[in-house]
Amino acid sequence: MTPWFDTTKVFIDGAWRAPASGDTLPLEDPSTGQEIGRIARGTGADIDAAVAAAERALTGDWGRLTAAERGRLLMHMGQLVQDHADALAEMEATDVGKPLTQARSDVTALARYCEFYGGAADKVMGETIPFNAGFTVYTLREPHGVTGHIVPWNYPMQIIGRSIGAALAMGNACVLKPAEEACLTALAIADIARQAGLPAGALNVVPGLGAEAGAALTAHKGIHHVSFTGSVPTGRLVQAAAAQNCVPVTLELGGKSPQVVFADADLDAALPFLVNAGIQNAGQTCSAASRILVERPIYDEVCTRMAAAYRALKVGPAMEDLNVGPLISARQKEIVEGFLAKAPKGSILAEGEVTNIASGGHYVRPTLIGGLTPDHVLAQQEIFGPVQVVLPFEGEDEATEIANGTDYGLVASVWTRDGARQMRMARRLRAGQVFINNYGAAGGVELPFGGTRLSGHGREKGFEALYAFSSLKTVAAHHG
Ligand code: TXE
Repeated sequence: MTPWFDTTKVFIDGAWRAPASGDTLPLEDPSTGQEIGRIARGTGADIDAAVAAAERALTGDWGRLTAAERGRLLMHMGQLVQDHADALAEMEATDVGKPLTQARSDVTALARYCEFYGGAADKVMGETIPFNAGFTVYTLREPHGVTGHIVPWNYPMQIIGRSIGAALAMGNACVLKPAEEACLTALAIADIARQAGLPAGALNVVPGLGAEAGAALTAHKGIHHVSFTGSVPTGRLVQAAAAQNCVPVTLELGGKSPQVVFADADLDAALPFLVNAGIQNAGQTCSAASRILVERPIYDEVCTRMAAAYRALKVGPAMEDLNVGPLISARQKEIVEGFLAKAPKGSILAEGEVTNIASGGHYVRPTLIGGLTPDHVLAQQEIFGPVQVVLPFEGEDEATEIANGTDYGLVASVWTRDGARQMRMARRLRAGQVFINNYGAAGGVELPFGGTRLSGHGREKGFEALYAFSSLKTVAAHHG
């Protein structure tokens, strides 16, 4: 896996340059724990340069484009993403430790974001508003200006796609700070934007540490909107920094999402969704279904069938493309193992098999846990590893109480053949997305996505994101 660009550079003002610090950070392959390259250590000085370039773009070539022209550029980027599909998938698999097939579907999602937002760019319209005699009043949707994007390491391509796709469609100029653990595809996207002919400064990418480049970006006075996906503690810091500049923030902070399975559910259909939504990307997914709530009459059967599925799971290096890859880092492995150490004796129903691993890789066994009370720490906190908890319930009221009984509210699903119950539960479950008889793991670029409470606020994806990345202007013309 050799990227076609220089990974030690930052991308500012349409060109690659050395970071101001002249310094680099290690690039690690989580499948082996080995250093496989270096990436730029961007700092505040690079963020200053990127924001200045973005500001110039707004009044320069980028700002002068029509919505249709912006859309065409995004669609061209989507085509180039497809042209580079193999390289992008291999890069993401190596950098994140994600099995190759899963990395390939992230490439498809990135291309689809470019296509969706490219197609939507010239379809965002204002309104005319009936008002007093002698007035014509209408609204315009305008870009915020310079938007800051802070992205984590678990789904770089997908999260960058949804974030800069919508922001660029609306005419903002973006400064992107990818995660220090996995930023190769962020740099690849910068180069794809260059190849597509995106005007200089419309997209700037500055890798670096969260406390340096990230903090400098969120506190920058030249940033007019911040979108952040990551942990709750960092989300709080980001919101506090943005508050100093009174700019809007979109926060997507993960969750403890439940799938609720009633006794009348089609279990054959449900089972793959129950398991996959917990182990996809080694459970390092904001919308991972980490709690499986099962109605008492079928609790034992679901536990038995999920346990059999877990015992068949194979864990190994990303490029071997098994069911589960390594975790992103030694630190993440330590976090997950710390949680697993809290599992009471006898509560582990089944584990997957770790095969053929290099000694330094960050592997943990996928683990299915039962017999806990809903208030147990493993049933309450986001673990961010391949760990699921199965909890029994009796009836809709208790299902709702347990499902809504954490501090989060991102995604939920309900499995039942009863149509009225589907509608009732969809209303009662506290989440930004509810799936009925499926679990999308946040899939679908068209579907608005985001959370409530500790899962964050604001919506990404779909048309909603275009509203989030724009500012509404009301024009009231008095003509008598
Ligand atoms: O997250 P951080 P980490 C959760 C998951 C995981 C935990 C820690 O539970 O175990 O968070 O992961 C940048 N100002 N999620 O430490 O710190 C950082 O460089 C501005 C859930 O990786 O939130 C990276 O680009 N930015 C989540 C991004 O924030 C800062 C996905 C995320 O890092 C910063 C990832 C600062 N002060 C982790 N400090 C999800 N919602 O899916 C760091 N960053």
